[in-house]
Amino acid sequence: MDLLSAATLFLVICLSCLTVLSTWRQMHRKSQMPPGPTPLPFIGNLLQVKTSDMYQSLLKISETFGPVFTIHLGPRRVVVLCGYDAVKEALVDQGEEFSGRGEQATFDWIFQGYGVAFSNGERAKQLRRFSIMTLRNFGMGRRSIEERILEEGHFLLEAIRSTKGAPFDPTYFLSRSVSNVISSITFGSRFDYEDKEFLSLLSMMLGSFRFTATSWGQLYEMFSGIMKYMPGPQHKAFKQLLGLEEFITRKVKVNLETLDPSCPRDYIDCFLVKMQQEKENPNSEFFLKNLILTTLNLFFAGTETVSTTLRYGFLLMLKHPEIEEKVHKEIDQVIGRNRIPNMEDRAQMPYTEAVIHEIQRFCDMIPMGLAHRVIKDTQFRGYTIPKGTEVFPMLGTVLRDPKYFARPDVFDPQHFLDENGKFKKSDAFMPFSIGKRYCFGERLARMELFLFFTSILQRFRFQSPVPQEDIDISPQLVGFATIPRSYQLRAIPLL
Ligand code: D3G
Repeated sequence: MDLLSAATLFLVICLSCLTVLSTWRQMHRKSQMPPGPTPLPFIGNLLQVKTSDMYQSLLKISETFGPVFTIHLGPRRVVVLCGYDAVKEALVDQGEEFSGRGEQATFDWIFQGYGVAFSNGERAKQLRRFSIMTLRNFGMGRRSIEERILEEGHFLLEAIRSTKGAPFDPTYFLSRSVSNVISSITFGSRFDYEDKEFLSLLSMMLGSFRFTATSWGQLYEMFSGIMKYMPGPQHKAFKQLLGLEEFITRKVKVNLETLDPSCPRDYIDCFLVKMQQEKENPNSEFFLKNLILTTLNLFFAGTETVSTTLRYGFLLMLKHPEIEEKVHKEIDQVIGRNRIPNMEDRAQMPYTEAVIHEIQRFCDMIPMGLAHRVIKDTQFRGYTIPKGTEVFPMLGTVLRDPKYFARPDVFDPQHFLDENGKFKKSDAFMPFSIGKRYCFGERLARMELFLFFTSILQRFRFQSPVPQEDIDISPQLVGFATIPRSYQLRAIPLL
């Protein structure tokens, strides 16, 4: 045997050994992961799920494999957590290990790991800290957040009054008002309700949010790697996200040209000042791309989630006029008709508080949560989850955990009331998620829900143009988001 042949033989033997070793190690690691259906190469467990109802598909699989299991969504290996106990143990008790962010393929197309919501590590930490502090400062500044909401509520009531009791689709009525609250924080001003650019921004948010709930949107979650290069409705969502980014880029330019560092007007100004302060720091996360994409996070999340929740809530009131009636009664007793509601009223309004909680529980805005990721090899319930593995905290299974809610699938404010009619908290109420990555807009969102909801019901009662029994409160789409069916309502002024 000549030297070349010997060397080749040696190399082949070495490579074979390495392959066997690495396969064995991979299998061994896999055996320590939570159990789950056997995946096929590349498509993973595609044959075991329905992209039109990923949430239910995963729930079904948990019936076989238990509340903690492993699934392969195409090439993505994901650990799925179902029910209060599993989600709380992971996101709270082992919060640090589970604090990484997983993918949201549609949004990642534009965010690419930048911005506060879809980033990881030091970037997420710095941007989150800064955003929380800045939002808080705006709350305490010259104009409190409560004042901003109430001012916008006034415009909303006027807009509803102008419908003169005729049926209308409430989608844009609600999204314009909700969006104006976050706009006044991020951009320093509200939009006029007839502003064409504003309406186009709202339609871009509605459209891309809706896409993530569609069957195609969920298929894209599995195969974004190739689907981003193939034709299909994902490109419409990309175009909408791009339109939003371009708008914010223009806003940032204007702010930069007119900046007075001693007098920041909005979130963008605060970020620009921070960029200046940190310009010597090579590790700073305060640069233009993070500014634009964090502002897009706040603007988008601050618009779409609250306005969809209110829209779903009003549909639930049409379906349950007896519940709406009790809210009217409580408003009359506690606030009356002669002054506008404020946040101090909430403590005196257990029934309304229970109704709003039940709306959030029932409408289950983000049923599979935002994907997390373990940031190191993690021991969890006797399994080993390798560093970098994605984790789905199934918030919908917590909001409907039968151990915490007597009739999980029924809309019933009693879920949040005790036998004396006092408000009753529930640990399993986590529409904003929990742990290190919980939604830091929670306080703002809950203020908006309370103030918009009570302001409207103080002035109007709702009437459905279709018979009550024909109102379908089941969602139209369930994917990343839950989207209610479209409907019309009449708003009748109260005397
Ligand atoms: C969507 C797009 C950009 N940034 C955030 C979101 C989003 C939707 C729902 C949530 O974030 C959860 N707060």
